[in-house]
Amino acid sequence: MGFKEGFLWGGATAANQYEGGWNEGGKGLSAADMMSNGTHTTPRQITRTLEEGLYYPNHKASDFYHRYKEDIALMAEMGFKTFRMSIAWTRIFPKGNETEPNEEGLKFYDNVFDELHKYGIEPLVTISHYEMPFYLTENYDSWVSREVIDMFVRYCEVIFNRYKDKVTYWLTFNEINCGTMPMGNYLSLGILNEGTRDFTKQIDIPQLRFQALHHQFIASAKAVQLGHSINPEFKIGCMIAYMQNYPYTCHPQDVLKCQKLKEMGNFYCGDVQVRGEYPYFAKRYWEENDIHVKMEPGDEEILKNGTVDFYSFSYYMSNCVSHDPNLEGTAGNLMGGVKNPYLESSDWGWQIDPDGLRYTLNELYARYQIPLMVVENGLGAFDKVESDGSIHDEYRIDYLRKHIRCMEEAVNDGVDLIGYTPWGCIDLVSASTGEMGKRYGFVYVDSDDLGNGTFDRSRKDSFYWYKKVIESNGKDL
Ligand code: BGP
Repeated sequence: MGFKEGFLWGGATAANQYEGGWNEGGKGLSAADMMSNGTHTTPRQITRTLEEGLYYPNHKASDFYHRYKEDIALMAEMGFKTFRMSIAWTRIFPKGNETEPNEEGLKFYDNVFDELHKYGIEPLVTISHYEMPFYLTENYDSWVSREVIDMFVRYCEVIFNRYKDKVTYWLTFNEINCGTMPMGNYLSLGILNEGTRDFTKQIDIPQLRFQALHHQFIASAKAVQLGHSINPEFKIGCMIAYMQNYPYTCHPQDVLKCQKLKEMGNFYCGDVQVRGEYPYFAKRYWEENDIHVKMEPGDEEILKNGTVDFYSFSYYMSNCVSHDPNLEGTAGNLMGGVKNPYLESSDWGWQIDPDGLRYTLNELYARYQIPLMVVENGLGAFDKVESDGSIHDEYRIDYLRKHIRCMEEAVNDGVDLIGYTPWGCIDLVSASTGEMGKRYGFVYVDSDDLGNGTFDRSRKDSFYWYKKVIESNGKDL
């Protein structure tokens, strides 16, 4: 029992939060490059032009662009079997709509993949991770326009052909289900709504979001089909932000509300991508929210023929759901939710729930019966560098240890789990707040929230711990 032979242990990152080099090597501007920093408690801002005096954390990020060799050597030292990263669309197609790619961008990822293979590390590549060419955001309203599908498919065609012998594992869209929520506008959909730069006050138009999401589904399904035709060995997955929710009480209205929330939040996208069709509950939701998803003839068939090979997801926390509006927001994080009295929270109000991961893995496997991968998990925390340079992050080890134990329980329950890539294995910029101080890594990056620092890397205590975990295939925790 326990993790099977060949289990894919590793770590996860995303180009926009990690790579830096935002205007180097012919790279175009992405929507993520237009997000200025936030703080521990205030969200980030999206600007239409780069403004003097504002700091844009994704521009420098962790400087992987210049330090990939050093970083990959550190991953190899920990014994990584896989490394989840994303390709920046804007390095390959700077505006997103060109027909010919940028060779310098392609070469950069060739170098990265070659470096990984030097150490026997399998790349796991997210094709689109919160990164939209800004030109498409401005001129096409991003995924709202159906034309963007062909541009994305062209991008996939180029990278699939170029890397067909270097990459086997692909994910189409990171946390695609964010599009079912207002925060999807600026994060996963790349839509810049008119009105205000503060995304908490953006005008949300569900019609646009759900139409954009439909286009992403079609783009994802076409990419899956295309990928398999280019290399039948490709394994292409979906990626869902899995928010586990529990009814706050056994009041039937809490239970029902929780069920409905999970349907739209967690299952809507996964069902389309795994089963190849919209779930039965979509229709009523559309009707009640005045959403009219425009589909073209042939779309149903495209969805049916482009189902994914495996299901991947991020898991950080769980929340409670109550029909009592007075309890909403008591969880104390930027995403809302009700406080669970049995759980502790991170400094950012994310409720820590390892058992919830076992529950989630069982729930997902029962529903889909395809291999699962946990491609994000971890504790965002402040780290303290001691005078001798050491970093004692026992809290992070504790979080990961408990989650790995629960994953193993799920494997013993019979779930087909194939890999685990904790988030931000080397410190990087936070997606929700833009802070550098919200750290997830086994490796510390010397940079503060405003990009001041040497960007030097150092090993935290968790680095040595994770190395043991991988060496023992999850036994030595
Ligand atoms: C997920 C995203 C990642 C990552 C992570 C942690 O939602 O896919 O990009 O950032 O969350 O979130 P944060 O950076 O806000 O702590």
